[in-house]
Amino acid sequence: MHPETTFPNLRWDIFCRVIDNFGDIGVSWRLSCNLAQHGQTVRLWVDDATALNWIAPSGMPGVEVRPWTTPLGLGGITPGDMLVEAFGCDIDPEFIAEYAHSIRDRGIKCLWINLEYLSAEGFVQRCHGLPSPVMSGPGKGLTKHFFYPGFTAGTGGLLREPDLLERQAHFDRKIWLQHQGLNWQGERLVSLFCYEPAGLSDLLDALSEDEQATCLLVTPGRASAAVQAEVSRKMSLKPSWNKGVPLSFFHLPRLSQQDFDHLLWASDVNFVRGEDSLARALWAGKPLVWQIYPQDDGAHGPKLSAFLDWLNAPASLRQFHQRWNGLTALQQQPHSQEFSPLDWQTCVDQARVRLLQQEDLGTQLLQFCSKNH
Ligand code: TRH
Repeated sequence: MHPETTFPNLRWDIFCRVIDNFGDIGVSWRLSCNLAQHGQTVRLWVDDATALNWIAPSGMPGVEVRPWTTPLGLGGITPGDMLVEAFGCDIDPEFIAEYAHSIRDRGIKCLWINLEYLSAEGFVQRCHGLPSPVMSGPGKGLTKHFFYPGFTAGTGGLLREPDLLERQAHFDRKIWLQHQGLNWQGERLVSLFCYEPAGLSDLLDALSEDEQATCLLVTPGRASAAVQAEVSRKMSLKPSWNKGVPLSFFHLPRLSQQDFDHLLWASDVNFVRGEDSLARALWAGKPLVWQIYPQDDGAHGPKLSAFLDWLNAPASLRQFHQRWNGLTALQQQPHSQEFSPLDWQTCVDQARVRLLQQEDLGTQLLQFCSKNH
């Protein structure tokens, strides 16, 4: 750990409710670790910590995970200096009352952050940092602040550990792959972390017909189930499918968050989903395809377009995303013409350079606190 800047040691209470999938806990855990790397003391309250068994099997010094039960049951715990509600989760009135009491007693300012979802849409710059006075309940009179992660200056940035570049520089993919039990023969490596993408069938066909051999590194759970179902379907329709073996599959176990990063660094192309893995794929710096978390009201369409605009994605990458996410008719174009990762490298390289010029989210949060404390 090599903290770049020193901030006063503050005590943080971060609240996370696991709604679905692993993004809520994944981001909250990464933020907690990041703050601990900056010398902060963090209590992470989470209603379902199951995923931390594999995301963070070794824990992290400076981060204490506490069960967010109902009722909360403070049991003599004094709230810390900073309060973070991840993704607009509602913190128990009991805790807010204690927090309000404690900061008034200590004569310190309220720093209550609402950490929002990641988006490249224009509203992020407008809303980042805005205050939101609390008008009722035990927190009446306090002020929350919206904190928006983002890709541009004027947003909260992306989480990036102080030692990320150093770790990447020392990473040896051959050794890492060996540790995973993969006897890599130089095939193109494509990682797959997804839900049930509309374009999966076409991707598998494209890879199975490609001159270049590919090994698909499939993450467990929904991605693995989707691949298995699709491969069985193809084999039952056409037993000779993929018989020349240009496409092989390696089904991974659940990896720690650190090893998930390694997977992205080891691969030549990364298929990611949700929020945290997208940010990590950008840091990995390889051609990437994002399956955005689908929303019932269709809000994911404009959100995806905003991201592709920011990325300066070439037309083939845009088309691939539309189809991968089921946002265009699959019949429009043969998929094999679109899967052209070599054409997608430059925009990712340039995006990574832009991101590295910005302050990371943890540092920005600490600066925000120092300014307002
Ligand atoms: O799991 P997700 O689809 O989470 C989503 C998104 O966050 C979305 O924005 C949110 O609204 C929805 O959940 C409810 O994808 P995401 O965000 O990439 O989170 C996955 C986390 O799991 C990430 O921190 C990486 C981690 N992970 C591992 O640590 N090991 C693994 O083996 C795998 C596959 C993932």
